[in-house]
Amino acid sequence: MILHALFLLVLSATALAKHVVVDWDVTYVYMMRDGINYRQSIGINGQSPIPPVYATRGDTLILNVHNLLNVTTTIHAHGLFMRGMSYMDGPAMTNQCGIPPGELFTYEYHLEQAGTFWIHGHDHDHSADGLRTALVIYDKEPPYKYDAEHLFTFEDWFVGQFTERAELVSSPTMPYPPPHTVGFGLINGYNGNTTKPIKFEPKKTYRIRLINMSSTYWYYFQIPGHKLRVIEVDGILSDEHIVDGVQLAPAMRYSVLVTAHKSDELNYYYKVKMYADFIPTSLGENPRFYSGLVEYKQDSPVKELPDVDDNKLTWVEDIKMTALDKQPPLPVDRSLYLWLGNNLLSTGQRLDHINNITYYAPLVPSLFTAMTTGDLAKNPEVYNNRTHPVVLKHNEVVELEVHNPNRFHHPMHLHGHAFQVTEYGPSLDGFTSGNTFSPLVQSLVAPIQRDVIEIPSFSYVKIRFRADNPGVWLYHCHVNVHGSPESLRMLMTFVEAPDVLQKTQTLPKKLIRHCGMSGIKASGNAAGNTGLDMTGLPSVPYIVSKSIRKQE
Ligand SMILES: [Cu+2]
Repeated sequence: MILHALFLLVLSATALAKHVVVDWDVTYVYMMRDGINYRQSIGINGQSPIPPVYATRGDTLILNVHNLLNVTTTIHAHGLFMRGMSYMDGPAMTNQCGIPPGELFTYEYHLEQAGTFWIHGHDHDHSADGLRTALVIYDKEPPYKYDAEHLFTFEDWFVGQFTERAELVSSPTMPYPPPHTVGFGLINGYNGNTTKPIKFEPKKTYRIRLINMSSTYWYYFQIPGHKLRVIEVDGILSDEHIVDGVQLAPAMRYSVLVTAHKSDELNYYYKVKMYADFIPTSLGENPRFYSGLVEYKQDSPVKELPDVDDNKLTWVEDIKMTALDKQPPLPVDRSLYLWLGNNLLSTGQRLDHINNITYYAPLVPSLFTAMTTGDLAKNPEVYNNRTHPVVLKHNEVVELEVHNPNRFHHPMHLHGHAFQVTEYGPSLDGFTSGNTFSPLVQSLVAPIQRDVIEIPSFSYVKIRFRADNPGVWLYHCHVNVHGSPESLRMLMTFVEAPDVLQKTQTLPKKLIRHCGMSGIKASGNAAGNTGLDMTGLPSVPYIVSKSIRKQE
């Protein structure tokens, strides 16, 4: 009888899980996204912005990507762990070869997580030119109760294509920091000044999902006159954390609960600020301000509230948050010390680095190297130093202590994992009076987990994760001009349990064929050879002068 009931339960759970099929013809679209400049964007099925994708935990999301661009492209589902399917993660020359023009590739995502994610291009920085949208995965039984949802996506939009900006910042003639062009803000896909009102009904509770899909800008969101209760950070549920406003570095997501007032006699505004600290502050351009109506009743007047200085408001502090699952800090097996910086290289360029290694792509995707080099896959040299490889043992707990002894903040993203945020502190290298840095704060009880963390300037952050997801995973800055292989190259590669990977995963034939079509070898070391023979791999620039750092 019990068995029978169990069988029925399993049957009904399977019956509920469905295949969500999304067809994307990735195309160039010419349009005026910001309401000001007519330019080429990358969209799907002739549309830009790309509509959000909705699914439920347990579903399989089938994303058919037909590349109709004239260069290769790939797709990354940001925040999904891709357990057992590292080859579905997307980054070009790490997890796959780019999908050649005219070709189709089907991404298959088994949705084991619920929360707020996004989908974006991970080749040629197509994300920054519009190939990005929200991915909302509902939970069948969400632990938090609410009456309805609102979704906000934030994007930045520039007059020129991303490649123009990347060339500008990495040009040998550029001083450091390089000049930047300013962007415009897009909210839910359109000019931030033309955003539609969101509706509130008295006493109801709303879950508001916030996603910063920008290539460059930070976003700040608040609804003056309402407290925001943060319950989700990057797809991980937290205990309620009450704030006035939420700040999102590029690639971050939050969900907040907001309970509407008892009366509908007044309407309110939500307020949005976009800002980037490495772009000079200028009136009306950086920061930019946007607002929209929180409409209780159409004819109600808007409650005018005085502007409050940001410093007087409370904002999200992830180190003070606790994870809803109450998982204590993982016991560390291995600590890695990383520092971020910018060096002058022999090409005359000033490029970013992690531990003095500036990332250059290999000739074979690193995952393919890990899958095809047998025992050598455990030797980091097989991936070549240019990819900044670190090989992790299966199930070891890794702590990253990431120092940012620089003027600018970097939002660092780890693929394949959510990591515990356990400590912030001052990184005094390069510190001069007048600069601000993080005080020492630790999370010792149930640290929040997330997949992007902002390393504040002149500060360090400690994060922990268990290497329980065999695969190859990038770790990079999510400001596109910093953290892409086509710009300042602040990336590194974690090769996780290659021995287990080889036994448990198989590369799809189509991906191997796509490499061949682009003249890329799908096996062997970083140069496409056997053993550690790197013949044929072009040399990378050498360091002419290192960024100032007292410990060196
Ligand atoms: Cu950065």
